[in-house]
Amino acid sequence: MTVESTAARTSRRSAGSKAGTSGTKAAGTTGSKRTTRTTAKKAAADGADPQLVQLLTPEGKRVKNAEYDKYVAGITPEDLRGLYRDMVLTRRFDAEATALQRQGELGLWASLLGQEAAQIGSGRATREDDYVFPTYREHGVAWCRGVDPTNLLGMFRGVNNGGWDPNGNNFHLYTIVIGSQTLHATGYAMGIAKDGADSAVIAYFGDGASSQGDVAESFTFSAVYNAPVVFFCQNNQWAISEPTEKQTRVPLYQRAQGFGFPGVRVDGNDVLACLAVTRWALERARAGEGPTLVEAYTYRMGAHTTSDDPTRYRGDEERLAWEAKDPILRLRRHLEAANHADEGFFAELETESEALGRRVREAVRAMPDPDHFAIFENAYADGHALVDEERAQFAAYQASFTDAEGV
Ligand SMILES: Cc1ncc(C[n+]2csc(CCOP(=O)(O)OP(=O)(O)O)c2C)c(N)n1
Ligand SMILES: [Mg+2]
Repeated sequence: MTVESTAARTSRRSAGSKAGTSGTKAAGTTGSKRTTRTTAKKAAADGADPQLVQLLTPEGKRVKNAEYDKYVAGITPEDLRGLYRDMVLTRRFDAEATALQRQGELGLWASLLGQEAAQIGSGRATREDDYVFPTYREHGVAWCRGVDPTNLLGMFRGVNNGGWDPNGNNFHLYTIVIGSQTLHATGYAMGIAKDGADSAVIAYFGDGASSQGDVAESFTFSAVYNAPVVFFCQNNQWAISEPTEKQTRVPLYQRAQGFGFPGVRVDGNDVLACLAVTRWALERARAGEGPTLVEAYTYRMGAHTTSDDPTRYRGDEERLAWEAKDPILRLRRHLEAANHADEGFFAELETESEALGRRVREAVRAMPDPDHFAIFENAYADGHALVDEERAQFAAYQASFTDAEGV
């Protein structure tokens, strides 16, 4: 996936400029197509795209928005500090998990670095009785739902198949099969609508997942059945090494129109805008107005997972441009400019972050190893001939080590 032909690169560039993925004004006004693509992406993320909902600029300046201001009208300085705390602690937890993988304590980790605002803003918009269907990267949403961060690590250490009770916090288990959770969410939403509940469902997925048939099917079903579901797409620009322009010729939020429900693009690095837009979409769902697609325009600042090396397929300049729009820095600038937080608040949070890091590290190291044969108990409720055969093969393999030791 990391090696592509010149023809593929050319076609990618022209697809990007034809689609005018986000800044049509920029298309055709510069000499090089490469510049056009970069400019178009940059324009969208900076808020130059009129379709992008933004309440906080990258400099932390609050900008008015006639449509969405009312969804955050009651927000207090304490609430803002709370959102900041959520993002800082989530990033600290995520950094600890990456370090744990590097030290051999986890098999794999999928970092959320850069996506904290999209996840905390949308996660804090959910109500306790709403139901959340995540992918494998929604550590910030899990935090908002009250799932203990240490529970997220068992699967990545390979000691369990999930790590938490989905119904404990209405937060489904992580789903690795790309896009499939949008169908689960749609079915669940159709069910709660039949029950007459006024709660809503939110399904998270990525820009890459938007190409999956499952996602298109869930759009069709949720629209036709008017299901109370919000499709929250974190467009972090990359699906492993594939850029978004290889997934679509139109901005992703516009896809919703063809299915008959609204789509909106929000600045995914602006926690306030993500909170406002998701509140709006969830309220629509609860009011019986059906599904909404929210495209949170953000950036995956790290590698796809700890098994990936992004330097093989993308340049530093892109990452540096997005670092300037860091979601945490943006809210910090706002808090400081508005005098909503003092040095004591930031220092205390730093201490809290370090304590969280330590707690996570200790909890992971203390996780008991599972019984090696437990894996065979979870495939079928009533057993299966193939599983029996595999169990026997595995037992023989294990026994072969004992023999070798005995020699
Ligand atoms: C059905 C399926 N196909 C392929 C994969 C391999 N895979 C894992 S992550 C990924 C990319 C997903 O990209 P995106 O939806 O943008 O989410 P992101 O990782 O960027 O958050 C792929 C292709 C998979 N897990 N499931
Ligand atoms: Mg992606």
